[in-house]
Amino acid sequence: MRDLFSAPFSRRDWLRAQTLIAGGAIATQAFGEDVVKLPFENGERRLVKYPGKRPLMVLTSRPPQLETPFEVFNEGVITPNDAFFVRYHLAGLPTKIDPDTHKLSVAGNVDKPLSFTLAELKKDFLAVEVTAVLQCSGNSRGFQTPRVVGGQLGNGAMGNAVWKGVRLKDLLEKAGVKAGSKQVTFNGLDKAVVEKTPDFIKAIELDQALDGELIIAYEMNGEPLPFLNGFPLRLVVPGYYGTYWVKHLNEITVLSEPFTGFWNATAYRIPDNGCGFIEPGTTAAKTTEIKRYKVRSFITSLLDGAQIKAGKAMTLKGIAFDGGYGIREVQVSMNGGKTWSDVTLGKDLGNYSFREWEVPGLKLPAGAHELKVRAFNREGESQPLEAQWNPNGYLRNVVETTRIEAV
Ligand SMILES: Nc1nc2c(c(=O)[nH]1)N[C@H]1C(S)=C(S)[C@@H](COP(=O)(O)O)O[C@H]1N2
Ligand SMILES: [Mo]
Repeated sequence: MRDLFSAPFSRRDWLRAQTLIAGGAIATQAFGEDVVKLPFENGERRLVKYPGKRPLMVLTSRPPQLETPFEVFNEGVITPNDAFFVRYHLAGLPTKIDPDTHKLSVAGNVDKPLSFTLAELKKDFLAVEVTAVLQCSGNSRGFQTPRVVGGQLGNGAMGNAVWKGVRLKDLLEKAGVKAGSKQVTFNGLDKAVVEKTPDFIKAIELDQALDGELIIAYEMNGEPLPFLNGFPLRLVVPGYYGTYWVKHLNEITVLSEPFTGFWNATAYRIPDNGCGFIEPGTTAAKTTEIKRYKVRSFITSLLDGAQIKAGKAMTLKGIAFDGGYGIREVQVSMNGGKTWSDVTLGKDLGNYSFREWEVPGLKLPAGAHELKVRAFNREGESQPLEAQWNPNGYLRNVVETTRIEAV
C-alpha cells in the first residue's frame, strides 16, 4: 500500500499537508511559510512542502495545484521529482493506492477486454523510455494581458523528466481494436466531490493512440511515479499539453464514436485559426482542441530583476523546447532584441526534451540590460516578439525578456 502521506515527512509537514489536501480552510499563515512574489498582480504564492515534494508554490490547496519555483530549471535539464509541478482538477484525489491490486483495464470497442496489474505490465510488455517535457496548457497564464480567469501561473507549470513504461499501442493491440474505432479515452482514480463537475476523462484520436509514441508510465526519473504526479500509472503524450497526461490511470476505453465529454468538447479548447490566438478581448468564431506545445525558450541562470557584477565573465544558461520536432537553434539578444547571436546548444536528449543552451564567458558593461532568448525548431517555427492572447490564457510562447542590472 502506498499512502500519499507516508513519504519521508516530518510530523509538522504531515499535519499541514493533510489539512491542506483533506481539510481545506485553516489559517495557513499560522504555519509561517515563505512567500514568493510572481511578477504580476496578486502574484504572492506560499511555498509549502507537500508529501514527496520540496516546498513548492501553492496556487490552490484543494485540489493541490503546485508550481515549480523557476530557479529549479537552472539546476539541470531534468526536473527533479520532488520539484515537479502538480495539477489536479478535482478535489477527490486518491490518497492511498495499493500498487499490488491496482488494475488498468482496456475495454470498449475491442475484441478482448483486458485488465492488467502493475506487475503484469512490467513482466509482459516491453519497457520503453522517453525524455519529455510536461507543460500545462495554462503555464504562464498570469502574464497574459488583458488578464483572463484560470490559475494565475508563472512559468513553473512545466518540467522535463525521463518517463519509463509500456507502449499504449502494445496494450491496445493485445486487446484487439475493432475496425471502425475512432478514439480512445483515459480515466484515472480521482473523482469530483461535487457531483455536477464531470469526471476528468480525456480522449485522443485512435491513430495517435496507435502511433507508438504514447506511453503508460510507471517510472519517472528512475523512480516510481511520485504520488502527486500520478502513481502508479499515468499516460505520457510526448509533445502534447499536460491535459492529456492522465494520472492514476485505471481505465482505457476504445470508442466507436468521437468522445463528447466535457474535458475535450468544452474545456481545453483554443481558437481554431491555425495559431490559436485572437484579438485581445474578442471571442473565437470556432474552437478546436489544444494539442502540441509551441516553441519556447527561457534564460534560467538569471531571474528578471537580477543584479550582476559589471565586466565579470559569467555563463548565461537556459532551456528551449517545442512540440516534438526538436530545437535546431537558439539565439540571445543583450540589447532588447536589436541584434541576436547564436548560443551553444547542450546535449540532445531527443525531440521532446528540454534542450539546454549556454553562452560562456559573457561580460556585460555597467548599466541596465534587456536580455532576450528565442528558439527555432527543426520546422523553422519560432516565437513571436509581442505577446499574443486567447480567452483561456493558453499557449503563451512570446520571446521572454529578462531585465538585469550590471553594477
Ligand atoms: N487524473 C488526472 N490526471 C490529470 C489531471 C487531473 O486533474 N486528473 N490534470 C491534467 C493536467 S491539466 C496536467 S497539466 C497534468 C499535470 O501533471 P502533474 O500534476 O504530474 O504535473 O496532469 C493531467 N492529468
Ligand atoms: Mo494543465
